[in-house]
Amino acid sequence: MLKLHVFPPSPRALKVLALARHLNHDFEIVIVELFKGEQRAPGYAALNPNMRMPVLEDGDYTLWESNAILQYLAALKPESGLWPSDPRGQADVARWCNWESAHWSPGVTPIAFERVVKKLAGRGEPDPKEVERGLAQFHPLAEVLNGHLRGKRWLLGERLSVADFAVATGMAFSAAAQFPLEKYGELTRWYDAFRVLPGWQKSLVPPQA
Ligand SMILES: N[C@@H](CCC(=O)N[C@@H](CS)C(=O)NCC(=O)O)C(=O)O
Repeated sequence: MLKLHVFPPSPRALKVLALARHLNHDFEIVIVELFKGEQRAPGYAALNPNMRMPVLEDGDYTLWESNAILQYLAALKPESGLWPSDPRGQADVARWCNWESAHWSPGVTPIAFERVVKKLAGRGEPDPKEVERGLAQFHPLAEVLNGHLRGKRWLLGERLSVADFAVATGMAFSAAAQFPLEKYGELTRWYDAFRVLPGWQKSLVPPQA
């Protein structure tokens, strides 16, 4: 059986748990308590030398990097179509997964960290300068996503894919962190359609929404 090592309140846990559930995978959850430093325990570091979560184990195969885990989970269920079989579909998924990990995730993290994570981790009040920096990063990225989604149901058009699970992760704290979404109607429409998927709903840990 697949094993997912996760810290459920983290958005990177959310994306892999939600996809595993969406695809009806049989899997076991192993909790990694990040606030207690369990990611640095020798047993865990042997699975992921980066000492970060999530990690997937499938028999003798171990995989880290959340977006690689998404691709693997979907590739195990080719009939789902979430990991496309055509070169352009695969490249589009890779494009959005790379964009998520290089730009979108670091772009939304400061606002989410200051306004949500600090409170959860007992690390004090939001620093207004960091929030300001986060907002400056957020707007150009939200413009890109909003513009791309115009006229499209999902990131790849009519077909839901792994890319939606990767990029939606950045929106999990959008309400709690008060992302300024007023100008981004397409982005809001897309996330509102995505977030009601049962696998996503089941994996949300408040204040994710
Ligand atoms: N690029 C990695 C990033 C993994 C990552 O940074 N995970 C965070 C939680 S969201 C973590 O484990 N942090 C623990 C630490 O920094 O000690 C992925 O997408 O899996």
